[in-house]
Amino acid sequence: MAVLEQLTSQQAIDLENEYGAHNYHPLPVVLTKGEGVYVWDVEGKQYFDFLSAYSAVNQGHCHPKIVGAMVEQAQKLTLTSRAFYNDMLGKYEKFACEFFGFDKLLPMNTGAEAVETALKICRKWAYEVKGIDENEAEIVVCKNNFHGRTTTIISFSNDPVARKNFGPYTNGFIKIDYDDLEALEKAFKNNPNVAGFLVEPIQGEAGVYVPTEGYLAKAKALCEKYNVLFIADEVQTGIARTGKLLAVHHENVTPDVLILGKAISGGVYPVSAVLANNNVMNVIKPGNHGSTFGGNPVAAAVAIAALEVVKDEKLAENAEVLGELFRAEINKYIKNSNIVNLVRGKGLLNAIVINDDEDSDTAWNICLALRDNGLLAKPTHGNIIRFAPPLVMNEAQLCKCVAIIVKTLKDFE
Ligand code: IF1
Repeated sequence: MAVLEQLTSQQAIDLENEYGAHNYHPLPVVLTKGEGVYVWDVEGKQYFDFLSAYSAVNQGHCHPKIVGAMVEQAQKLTLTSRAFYNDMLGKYEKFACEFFGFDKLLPMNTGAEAVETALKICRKWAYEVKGIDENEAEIVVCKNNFHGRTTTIISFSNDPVARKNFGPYTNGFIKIDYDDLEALEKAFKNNPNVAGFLVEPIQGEAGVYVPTEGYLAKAKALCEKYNVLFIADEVQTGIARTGKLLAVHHENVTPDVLILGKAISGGVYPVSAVLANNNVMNVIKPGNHGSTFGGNPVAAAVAIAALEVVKDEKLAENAEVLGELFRAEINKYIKNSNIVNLVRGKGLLNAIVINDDEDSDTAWNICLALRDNGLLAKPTHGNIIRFAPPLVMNEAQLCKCVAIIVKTLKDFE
């Protein structure tokens, strides 16, 4: 078989099964093309994409402006490393700092790398600014978190599948319940060495858990009271996904450290970033941290274009309006449903909870049926199905998707 010849779906699946590590269990569909809210499989069938590569394709698949920026830069200069300057990084750093309202940006590539970077900055700030004894810093995290797959990050995960047999684990983390301010203040009061609080403004992988109104603002106030850095992981909730540029903006919270990834590049290229003001970011000195590809010219060009699309096409406003419509329509169906308990979310980050136990395969079977009906989604944990279409979707397309979802769910009633 010539390496680039067109494959059938089964051939593509067989190749991955034979030659690829089995670190995923994908829905059986083989995609070959994406445009806006649509993707196509190798047999030519069109689908609505209701996952958006876990909120990385907020601007829609293959957005011409973002792809154009990538192609133009890729034909000029792709990578210098940070051993030398280049004419794109400073422009991107300035653009992004003004876009999000911070003094400085540290460029990385993946979300997990950005989370690791934020943890390192927090610890260095603890020792050099807060005055915590070296190697004693603690960072508070929430149970059922998802922040990536590195050894340190899974050290503070409580997902056994993500964590088991990857020890020994990294110390220095205190786990508390999500959306529990008492537990947060208790952790700060009882541990003088707490340096940071790392939190997802909405817990995505856990099942799109939206915290109580006011949780983020009160958590930030507690961080100020106890001189702890509020570190917002907006890798999944950021870039307009929840109806605001950042999910913390729903409560007018400015984090001390902001972590971005995924849709900062529109899903066109791996780009992530950590933003902070000088009082925090200036703990980082030459040689402390880095990455071969971090801040490369293509990443810089792509991220500028991807963020301009967010603003020019008013994606946050669209996500807000269509999210309300989506939850209203699904709630109409839920009134008479005996298999869906609830729908929850903010903007166009939503999930439905199937009335079945965690390890049932109902949610999986529903996603297979959704695929047959022309819409792609995937369960998060067991009985929860996340719905996250590209934010460029229009009302007519959303209504078509709601019709597909309701029709499919009714077949399981
Ligand atoms: C997988 C979901 C999982 C993230 C938050 C950091 C990262 C992620 C809030 C790391 C990444 C991805 C990873 C991917 C599936 C997806 C995911 F929540 F989005 F659905 F796993 F939980 N912070 N989330 O959501 O970013 O290193 O991946 O660029 O690993 O299976 P990354």
